[in-house]
Amino acid sequence: MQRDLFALAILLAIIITAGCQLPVYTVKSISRGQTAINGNLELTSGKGPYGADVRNLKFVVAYEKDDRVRIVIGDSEEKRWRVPDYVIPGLKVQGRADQSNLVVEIPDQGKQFNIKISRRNGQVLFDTTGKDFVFEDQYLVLSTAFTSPHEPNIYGLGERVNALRLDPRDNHYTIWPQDNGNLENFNLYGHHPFYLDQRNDGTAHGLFFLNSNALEFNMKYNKNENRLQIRAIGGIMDLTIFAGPHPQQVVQQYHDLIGRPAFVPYWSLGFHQCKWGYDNINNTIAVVENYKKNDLPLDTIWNDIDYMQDLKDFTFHNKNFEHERVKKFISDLHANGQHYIVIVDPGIKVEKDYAPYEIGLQKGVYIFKEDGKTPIKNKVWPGITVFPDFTNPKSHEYWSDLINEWLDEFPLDGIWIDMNELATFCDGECESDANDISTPYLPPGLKLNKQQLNMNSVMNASTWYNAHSFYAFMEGYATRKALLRKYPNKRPVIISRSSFAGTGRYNSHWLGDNDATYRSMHLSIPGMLTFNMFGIPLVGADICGFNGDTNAQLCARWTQLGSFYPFSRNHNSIGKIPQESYVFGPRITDINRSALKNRYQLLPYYYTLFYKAHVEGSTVVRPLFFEFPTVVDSFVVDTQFMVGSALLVSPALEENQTVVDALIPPGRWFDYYNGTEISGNRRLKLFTPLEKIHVHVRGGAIVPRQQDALNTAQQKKLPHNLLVALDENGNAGGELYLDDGESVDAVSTGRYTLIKYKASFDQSRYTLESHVDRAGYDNGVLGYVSFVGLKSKATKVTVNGSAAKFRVEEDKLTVDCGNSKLTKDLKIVVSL
Ligand code: MIG
Repeated sequence: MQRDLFALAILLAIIITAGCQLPVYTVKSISRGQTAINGNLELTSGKGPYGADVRNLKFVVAYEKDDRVRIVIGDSEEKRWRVPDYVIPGLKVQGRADQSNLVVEIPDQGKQFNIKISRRNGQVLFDTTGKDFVFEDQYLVLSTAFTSPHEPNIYGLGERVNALRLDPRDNHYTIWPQDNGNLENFNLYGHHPFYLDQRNDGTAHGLFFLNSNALEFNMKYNKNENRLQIRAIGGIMDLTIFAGPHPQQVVQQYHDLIGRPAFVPYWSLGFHQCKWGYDNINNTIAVVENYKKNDLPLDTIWNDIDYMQDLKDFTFHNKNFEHERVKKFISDLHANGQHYIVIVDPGIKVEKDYAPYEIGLQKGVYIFKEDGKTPIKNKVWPGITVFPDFTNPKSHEYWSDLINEWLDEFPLDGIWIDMNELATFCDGECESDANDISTPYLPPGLKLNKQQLNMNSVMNASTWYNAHSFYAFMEGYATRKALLRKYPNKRPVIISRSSFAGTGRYNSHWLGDNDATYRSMHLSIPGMLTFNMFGIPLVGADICGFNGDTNAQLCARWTQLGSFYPFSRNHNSIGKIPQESYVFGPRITDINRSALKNRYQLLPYYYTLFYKAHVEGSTVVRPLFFEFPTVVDSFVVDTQFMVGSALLVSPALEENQTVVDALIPPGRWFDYYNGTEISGNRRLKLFTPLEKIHVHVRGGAIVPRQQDALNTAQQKKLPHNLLVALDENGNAGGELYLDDGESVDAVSTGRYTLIKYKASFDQSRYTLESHVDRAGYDNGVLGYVSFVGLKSKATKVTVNGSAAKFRVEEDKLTVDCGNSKLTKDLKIVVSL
């Protein structure tokens, strides 16, 4: 018996090893040009594990830009599915090998294929030598070694909920948009096959895998193994390496390819309140009133699906949201400078005489079953629904007509697009158990059609199997077009749950269904930081938590943290206790008020960062290592974050926490509120009573701010001010961007103002000077300038040559600027 088992084991081992004769592709031809290397590959031995191998492949490695190389390996006939070019706008550029910062090595004709990419200094970034390479119809593997001399620091690969730094030791990261709530380590709503690799020497590079099929990044890093396998179940291998070498440059180079984020209107940076369960117009109105009564800022009120008649798109409930009252509500909000956003789901209810359904049917714009002509149905909120195929150009007009007619009656300010993974109530189909595409291999734990359409459903672009991951991206495109038709010169606000690489060109994002727990609050930080890397800077989590009941302490802590999210919205689920900023009694309301007012004071700084992200492709909130890439200790930090390069936020993230153990990066830092100096390059225990969220301003930064108000429209007229935090040498710099806050063409027509500020020290005088780069928007005044970090007490201060009033409070010197115009040249001299 034992011997039999032994024999069996040996036999199995032989079979397994035989089966492991992995494919070997040989270079059949190769031509090395100045802009690209082209060639053909042929399978010369071995076979892959999951079906027929594609024997003949064609590759192009293009030096697209000095900092970017793209590798495309596909079937030689070019018949396989590939992501359409309209999804990624930055392709089709040509650079030159001799100008590239990257060096590509591919063996000569007749040798086994592999590819190696290095920097000019020899540092290897990508190397497939000796690693699995498989190209089958439904199983593609491209593997590289982690080429760092230490355990790799990998970030990105979304959408998921987990630590900022991904664990490379033995882990797989699946990418496939699905509604898995906020389950940790699962594939969630968005498709972002991009990662950033940060080295201990301070350099970083990036990799983007352009493929819309279900993907898996399978990592092994231990004593014996060192590899990253990129697996796909369809499409081709198409990857781009970004040279960096600074992490911010990596992200900029990535955004240059996928498109930079659309500019958002100023008001979208204000505070938002939503709840699933505001089930009539009265309680919706009451929320707005309560914010005002409690002296709490609020820019935007939202309604969830409760507002709909029978849960149907493009309706308002006839009784609970009586139409005339809704219209009056919207016009009152607008008169008060506030805004209104509601949810729209992609599922259109199948119902005779429901115009959105009938029109779509007539126009043939829905996603079809395998037969290519019967609209595929599934169940969502309104019951049985069909789904517009947003990859079909005909659907854009259809969608735009519906939105425009609806908004003619109800002039909404933005649209929240949910359930667009798609998320359905039945797996595949509700009625029958139709055959679906079979899959020889799936990433572990993945069920493709879980709360999803069948994979053989047909869209204009391709099957659902191939193209579902950019469905929401296309819905976002159509929705943006619709809003721009309605309001041609207003920047649209569209918040989407599902996203794809490049979604930032059209939409923003919230992090989906989190929990009212401290852990969920903490994990919102890596979530928002990662989405900033993905080019969707307007992002945030449901403040106070979505699922489950929150509580006073958690909600206060979360409002403090959420007041620093780029997208700051309190939202929770139906049936859960209320969590608006005023519901937990006076102490918590006071805490929330100061957090929200502080946010409003910082909006000019946030807005300037959003402008930068739009024109340069940078981040608004960013990990510490983006600012301090040589500080290895910062690589794991996701309990703190930077807002731009000036502010370090160190929130309390645990229940009853009284002390935050913060990493203070090198340099000079100041308590944001009172200007007390702390020296950097150490860990610090910060006392954090419930009233306090720790924020430090970095020496060397100038932060533009403004007096707060109850909404951004009212704030518009109030004076600005500057916080100047001097570095060790008495220098500082910063900038301020201003425009009307909503025009689509403000940047392109130059109707904006951009002012650079610079502070310097000379013997016994500090000088702050403005440099007005552009004065295309002449509005706004400067109330005062505060300095922190002066060597000693000021004896005399002049503003533009005349003696000025100043006062010293705690560690801060504040100079009165008499509400002079921002666009006027400014020179402040502080004599010691
Ligand atoms: O199946 O519209 O993530 O924010 O409140 C739930 C109701 C549908 C999911 C969204 C959530 C929203 C909820 N929606």
